[in-house]
Amino acid sequence: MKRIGLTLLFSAALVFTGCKNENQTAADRVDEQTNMTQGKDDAGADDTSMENRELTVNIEPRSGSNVSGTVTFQEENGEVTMTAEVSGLAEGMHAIHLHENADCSAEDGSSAGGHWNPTFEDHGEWGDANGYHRGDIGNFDVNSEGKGSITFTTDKWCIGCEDKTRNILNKAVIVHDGVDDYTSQPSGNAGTRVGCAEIKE
Ligand SMILES: [Cu+2]
Ligand SMILES: [Zn+2]
Repeated sequence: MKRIGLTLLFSAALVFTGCKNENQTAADRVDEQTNMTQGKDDAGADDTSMENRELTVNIEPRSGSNVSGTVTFQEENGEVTMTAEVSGLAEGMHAIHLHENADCSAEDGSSAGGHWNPTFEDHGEWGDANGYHRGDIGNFDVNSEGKGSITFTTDKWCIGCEDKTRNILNKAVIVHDGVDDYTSQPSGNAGTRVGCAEIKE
């Protein structure tokens, strides 16, 4: 009898703890939602709060590569400057783009989708009068030690603004094994995706 009584008590305690945890989680969710809503309100009320934003994301290896690195985005006075520092690449030119999904989960980087193209233009060299994707950053050079970097500044991007044709949040940076020929559709024939970074805060 005593043993049964203890077991019942223990079970009751478990149930109680379970409920308590559930309640805490729900409360946490409410807190998060409140914070997110407040953040949005602030942004809408004061546009200057969107300026001078900075974000650094890590490049992860894909397709069996040894690629690593960082990409920093800085927004100032209506322009975003991207600085990418990459290592573990073969010597020579490599393509780098923004792709449409902040999802690097696939081993070959395919989950990042196609080039980010919010203005529905053809693939091309940045600034081409015939059109280009807003993710068509271009190519950068890698030295004999496998290291390369690129700095790119544009007023066609923003970090977290309301304009969907400019907002780079929730996109991905993809580094390719090959070179962007700026001509082939839809992605410049840049080859295997060897590095990927999700642009998330
Ligand atoms: Cu690409
Ligand atoms: Zn493109």
